[in-house]
Amino acid sequence: MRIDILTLFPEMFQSPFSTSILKRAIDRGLVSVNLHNIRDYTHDKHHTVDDYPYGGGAGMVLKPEPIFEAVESVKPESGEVPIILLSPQGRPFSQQVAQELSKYSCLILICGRYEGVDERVHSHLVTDEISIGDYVLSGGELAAMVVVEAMVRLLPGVLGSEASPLDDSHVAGLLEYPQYTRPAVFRDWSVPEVLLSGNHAQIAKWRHEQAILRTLERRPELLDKAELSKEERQLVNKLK
Ligand code: JD8
Repeated sequence: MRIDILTLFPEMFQSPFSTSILKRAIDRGLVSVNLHNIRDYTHDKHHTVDDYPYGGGAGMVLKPEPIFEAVESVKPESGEVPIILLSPQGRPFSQQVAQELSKYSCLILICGRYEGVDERVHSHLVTDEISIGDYVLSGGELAAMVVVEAMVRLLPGVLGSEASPLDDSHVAGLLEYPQYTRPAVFRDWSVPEVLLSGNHAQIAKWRHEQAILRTLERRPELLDKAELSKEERQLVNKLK
């Protein structure tokens, strides 16, 4: 998968992209991430990327020309290439959206700043608009990193053989069960007996019940969508 990211702050991506799973995926050639500074696509002496909003108001708006030129210069000649703008007005990002995007061989992500980008970028350039949640960020960069990380771990070969992205909680539609490691007793707090029992069927059953219980307590709305068996539904209704 090839990902092109257009931003005014390419330095922001250094640390997350040179660490852990993402770094390994890049090093192994499973994904290439190409950062492009929008400022490099200006032609005036001052490399102007923003301007005052028509109609007045606070702050600055990103001009359309450098963004159009940047996209046109990085976009491959053929193939379906989503041009995605990170924006508070986008469709909500989710595990399902990450799965959908991970199927493309090429993607372009555009990160805005200031008061946002000229509306003609939204209406005549972008093919998809994504928001990572209902809170205010200062620009699209952190959102782009979230989208890239969630997508890349779904690519074949990125996770080791032990971990499967299909086991992840939001794929199953439930929250994760509690995890413990050594010591078996820490400050008087013991690890649940069943986990020390060596009975793998019992452990699997306990973990699954814990996942359902937690989801019911913390994110009950997830249970409406979760794919549960008849027995699991009965357990949920009993606990309710
Ligand atoms: C892109 C500029 C800041 C947006 C004034 C301060 C995504 N989930 C999300 N929250 N916020 C963003 C986001 C914020 C952005 C830009 C994404 C570009 N800003 C502006 C308009 C109002 N603020 C986001 N994805």
